[in-house]
Parts: sequence; structure tokens; C-alpha cells
Amino acid sequence: TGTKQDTQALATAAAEALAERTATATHDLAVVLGSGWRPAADEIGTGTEVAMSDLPGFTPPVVEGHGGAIRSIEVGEKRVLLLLGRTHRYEGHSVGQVVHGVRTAAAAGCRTIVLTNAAGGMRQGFTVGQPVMISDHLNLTATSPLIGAQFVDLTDLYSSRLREVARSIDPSLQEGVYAGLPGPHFETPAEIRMLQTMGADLVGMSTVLEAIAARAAGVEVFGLSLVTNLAAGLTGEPLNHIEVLEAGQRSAAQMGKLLRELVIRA
Ligand code: NOS
Repeated sequence: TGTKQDTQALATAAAEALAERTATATHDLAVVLGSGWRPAADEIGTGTEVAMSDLPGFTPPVVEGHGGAIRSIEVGEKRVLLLLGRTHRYEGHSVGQVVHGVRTAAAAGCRTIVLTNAAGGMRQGFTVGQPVMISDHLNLTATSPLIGAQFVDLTDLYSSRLREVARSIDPSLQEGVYAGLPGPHFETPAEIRMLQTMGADLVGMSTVLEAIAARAAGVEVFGLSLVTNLAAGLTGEPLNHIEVLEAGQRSAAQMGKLLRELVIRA
């Protein structure tokens, strides 16, 4: 993972390269578009795009549906970085690589970060295609991006202020607890029953490490899951990544509008 100084230096270098390539000195807010969310990007805005592979410290994502570019856009008064694609532990990457995008956004000036993801829904009543705000998480990855560094308070990690803002846009928005697992296998039905007992409503393989890194960098976090499937064992149907991507595709326009409005009001 490297020392704190190394990772910070790499994020600063990436932020500087990004500033140069986008001709924008600083940005205000970043949005990470997770599995299946990429089709929502144009709905949020268009602008200069830089390949992640052209920036220091980024590893190109290897899973389908995860792009690998950063787009600089203006939305209302805000200069926004759209991270199209993210790095996961299950691709064989280190924790430092997983959170490099978030650290780069923080180094680029972003004070707010929106983490989106595709998730399995575990709560009664959740339906495929439904957006759910993350109110809190269970980090079940058995690791932390802060190893070798510091103690950090995670109370109100997922900003209650930003959840209020989102609810002012769509009062029907629900919220839930996200369980972040290592993957890449989906859960067993027994694991889903365990997670439900532990108080989780959503399950996925991302977001938790990035949220922790963002908080450590002093950045306000908003998390938004798209329920792309009901979790293992809840329907009797097997799970697959294609279904996850297709659910994202179908909800793209609606999710993009929600994110755009959130960015404006954040
Ligand atoms: N994802 C899920 N991860 C775990 N369990 C689920 O039911 C689920 N649904 C969506 C896999 O298709 C990708 O989508 C998320 C995972 O984070 C993974 O990146």
C-alpha cells in the first residue's frame, strides 16, 4: 500500500495532472459511478475526459462495466469530477489502489464525494431499479485504507445533511445500511440471512473503503446504491453481473437526473 506520504504524493501528482489535462485548477465535488452507473454519466453532464491510465497511480479496471476515465464537467456553479469506473479489491488491486480515485478527488479540491454502486437488495420491499441512500455501512472487507496511519471517527460517515438534500429532491428516497464484502463471488443464501440479522439492507463489493478514505481526507460523503438485483436466495434465481449491468442501463436516465440535481444542491 505504501506509506501515508507515498499515497498522498501519488494523489497529489494525479490531481496536478488532472488539473492540467482538464484546464481546471480545482474541482468542488466528485461522483464515482459504480457498476452499471456509467450510462448515467451523460445525464449529469459532458466535458473533457482523461483516461485513468494517463494519470499517476491509477490501474485500469478489468471488469466489464467499469470504464476507466475521469470527466471534468460544470454543473450549475460546481466544477465536478465524474469518475467513470472504479477499482475493486477483487480485481487483485491493493487497498491503496482502490481508494486512489477518492484521494485524487480530495487532492483536486473536492470537499464532497458521491459514491454510487450496484447492490443486492436484502430488505423486504426493495425492488430492482430502486435507488437507496446509504445511511451507514458494515465494512466486512477485513481491511482499512488507513493502515499505518490514524484513528478516524466514522460517526455520521454518510452525511445526514446530504441525505436531507437528496430527500428534498425525491421525498420517496429510502435509506439503508450497506454491507461491503470482498467478493468477487456473490454471497451464499446463508450469508445473506446472516447479513440481514446483522442489520444490513444492501450488499455489495465496493464503497466502504472509499468512504473511509474520504472521511480521513476530510471529505463529506454521500452514498447511493442502485438495487440491481435481490440478494442471493431471496428469489430462487441465480445472480450474475450481466443482470447487474442491465439494471443500471434501465435506470440510467432517472439516476442521472437525481445525481445532477443532488450535485447542484449539495
Ligand atoms: N453487486 C453485488 N455485490 C454483491 N452482492 C450482490 O447481490 C450484488 N449486486 C451487485 C457484481 O455484479 C458487481 O455489482 C455489485 C458488486 O459490488 C460488484 O462490483
